[in-house]
Amino acid sequence: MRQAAIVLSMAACDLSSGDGDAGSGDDTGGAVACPLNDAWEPNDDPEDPTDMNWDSADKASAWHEVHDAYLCPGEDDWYRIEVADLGYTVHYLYVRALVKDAGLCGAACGEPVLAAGPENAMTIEVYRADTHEPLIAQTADDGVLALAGSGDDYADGLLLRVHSDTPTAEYPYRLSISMRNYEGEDECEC
Ligand SMILES: [Ca+2]
Ligand SMILES: [Ca+2]
Repeated sequence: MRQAAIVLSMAACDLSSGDGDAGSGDDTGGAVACPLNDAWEPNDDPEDPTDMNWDSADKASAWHEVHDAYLCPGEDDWYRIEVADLGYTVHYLYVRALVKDAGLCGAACGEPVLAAGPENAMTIEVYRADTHEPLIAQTADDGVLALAGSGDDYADGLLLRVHSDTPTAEYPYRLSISMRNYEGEDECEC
């Protein structure tokens, strides 16, 4: 009787391990499929970011926008931008991110407003590209983020990380980055 029990338990073991290979093993082994992800992938790692170029740049300021980004559940989007070539004497960085169709200036300007909630939570972090030293970060759950930082830490290359603390959060987003060679006000003007 004891031998029969051992054989049975081994058979059950083989069965379950076979199921794991074919089913649940695949689910946990790789990235979750996300067909809507953006064309800037892969950029899940700070060592392999999406390189951004300034859309416009002059002696006073430079600007870049990503219109068509998408955050999939649980992923990171890393971006890198070079600053030194701008030749600025001072560096004032402004980063904006908008989830879905959220407007930067909100209802006061007649722009779409997202309901605050974990499904709209986003975090942006900015790092020095050379040392990976964290510089500024912000988290919001209403889909509107606006960060600013300044100083010599912003004079070379910068890394930006976009992610969500909500593991299931998934949405399109827009990102804009500007660097100014002066200290300026940043206000909503409808
Ligand atoms: Ca993405
Ligand atoms: Ca990514």
